[in-house]
Amino acid sequence: MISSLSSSRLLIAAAVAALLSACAAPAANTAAAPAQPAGGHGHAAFMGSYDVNRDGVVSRDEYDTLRKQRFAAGDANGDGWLSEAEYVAEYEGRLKQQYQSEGREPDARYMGSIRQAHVRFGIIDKNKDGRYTVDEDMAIAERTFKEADSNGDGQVTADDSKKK
Ligand SMILES: [Ca+2]
Ligand SMILES: [Ca+2]
Ligand SMILES: [Ca+2]
Repeated sequence: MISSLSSSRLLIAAAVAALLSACAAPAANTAAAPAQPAGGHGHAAFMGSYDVNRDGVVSRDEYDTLRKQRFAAGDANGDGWLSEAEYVAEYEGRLKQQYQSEGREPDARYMGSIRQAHVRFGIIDKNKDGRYTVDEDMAIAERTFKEADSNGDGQVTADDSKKK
């Protein structure tokens, strides 16, 4: 009697243990962010765009380095600032790459994004002199990073996705 009771308890214990370990098993990570989004808002877009080494953390260094690289790449004539044409061309280059990597042809949305880039230039060129300068870029970098770093620990991680 006693032995059969304890063995059924053992069975239950084993079943519970199996259940627990099944729950504890890591879920397959299928919700990956787009590989290299050219733009967009929100946490996933920020991580996709700036987490260069894909370790789930965007450090301030990593972020600033990439922004400076983009700025330098965009400054086609090397005069130290971006004209509207340079700014939009740099953005379009990345957008084109994103479309190509997804096997898509430029569509209405693509054209809309380019139009938006022109509008954006008018906003980020804060003093409206037609030149987007390093100072203007760094001011926006500062603001954008702080917005993304919602818990204020100086780096952007999954913790910051629980917004506001
Ligand atoms: Ca990183
Ligand atoms: Ca330039
Ligand atoms: Ca300016």
